[in-house]
Amino acid sequence: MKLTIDPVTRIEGHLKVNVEIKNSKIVSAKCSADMYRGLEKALKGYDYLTAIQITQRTCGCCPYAHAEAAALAIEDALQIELNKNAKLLRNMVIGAYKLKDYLLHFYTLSSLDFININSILEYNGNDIKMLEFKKYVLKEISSKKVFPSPLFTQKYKNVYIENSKFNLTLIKHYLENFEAMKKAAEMVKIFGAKAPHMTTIEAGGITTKPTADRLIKYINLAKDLKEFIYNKYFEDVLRVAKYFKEYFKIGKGVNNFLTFNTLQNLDGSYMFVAGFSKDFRFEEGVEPYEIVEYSNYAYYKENGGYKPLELDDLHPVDLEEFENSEKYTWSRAPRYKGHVVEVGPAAIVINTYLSGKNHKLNKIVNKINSELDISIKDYNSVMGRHLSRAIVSMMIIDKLIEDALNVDEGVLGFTQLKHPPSNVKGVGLTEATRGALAHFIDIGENGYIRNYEMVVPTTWNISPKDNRDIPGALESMLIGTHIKDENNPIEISRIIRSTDPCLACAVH
Ligand code: NFE
Repeated sequence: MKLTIDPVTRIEGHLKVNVEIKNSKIVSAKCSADMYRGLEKALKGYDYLTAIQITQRTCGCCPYAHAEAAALAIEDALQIELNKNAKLLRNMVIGAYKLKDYLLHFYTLSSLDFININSILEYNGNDIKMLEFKKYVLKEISSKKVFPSPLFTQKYKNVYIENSKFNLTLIKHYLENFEAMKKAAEMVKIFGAKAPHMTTIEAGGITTKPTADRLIKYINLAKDLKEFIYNKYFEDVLRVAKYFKEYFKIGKGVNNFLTFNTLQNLDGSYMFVAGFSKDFRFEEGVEPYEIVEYSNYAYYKENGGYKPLELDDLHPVDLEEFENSEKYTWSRAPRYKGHVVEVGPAAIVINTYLSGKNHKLNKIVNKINSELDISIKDYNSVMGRHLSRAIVSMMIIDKLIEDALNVDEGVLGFTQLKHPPSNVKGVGLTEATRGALAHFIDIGENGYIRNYEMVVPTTWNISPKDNRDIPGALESMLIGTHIKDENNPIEISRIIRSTDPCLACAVH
């Protein structure tokens, strides 16, 4: 049986997935990104500082990460050191944005793969939001609408949580999550000036002055958010993980994980550790020019693999080749030292755990592992990815509160650049919500951008086959999956969503 999901809903952007199922097993999978924009082309010739604003327009979910990566690339090119407040305040903006994004992913985008929404019809309490929601779901279910399909009706049969008390708790938290995300967005806004697309992150730091009232407001919001993350989000993910324990064995991909540094500590170390692990052996450190992007199966004339900034431009194939060749996506296939890798929160947890450098993370992971009777290897799975986001979120909110308390009140975390640079290159590496993000900048005469390249988390994860015909990370997660009921193949969407794809980012 051949199955096409197009578009995959409840993700960011437009992804098409084709799978072939034989004897209840997925035997082939293709991930296709159907849209191309050309933001890197658009950057050429502009002043180098515009990269921080323009690359944020890649996406509304992770603009903070593009702002940071662009600023880091420029700071690398110009050899600029950030002062103490610059580091802390940047953490406080990007960390809050990450939290909003993790919450969005679990409740809004993924939880409906697990919750039985019909349980709301059994609700007899007096919570106004729950009652309104009950009315809405009832109306949608009885509408018989097929297209556009009603938001909350069930697409698959016999696959959701059967305990209605548990469903009602999840639905209640689903609704409360909007308020939690709003708090995170307000935290972003205090020092980012607006969300999305912050205006205060600049090469040299961050331009908002940390006044006492701003810091107090930030800390109060962060404390409220911590309450939700620890007591609701983490607990919900843990409960879903216990209920669907078989999903620690489903969606296993390649055993290769790549992470970049993120959230700097004042001693120069980072909260999560950069490196590459293969078969659960970790090597610290990253060599960005070991990245090669292949376009053998992408709609570009430049077949083969190229290192960042090696190509001046990419050219789309002619219409005839577009329609008749084996090429199937606009996404190139990045490889690290020749390996397909998975990036994202599970990679952060696995690599940081293996590095042994963050005792708090190892303690949390060990406790969960003994409670669920799993090991670090099981984080390479659908449920491992959800759990990783919750673990990372708990750690981030604690760090944000700590960082806010360490800020020197009234001291600007920004150093003004003196004059435009000429003929320098730089690399900015960070972790976006969906994983390792790299920006490469080549600055020509008088600060004009000669070349720019972004290697983005979802590009790693939804990558097509490479020059050796080796499938990408998500394709590998799908291939080999056993489908319990071919008429209700929910395993496929659960696997796809566990990687939190953003196609707006993947092909930019
Ligand atoms: Ni458009 Fe992005 C991806 C993330 S890159 S959401 O992929 O996270 O900063």
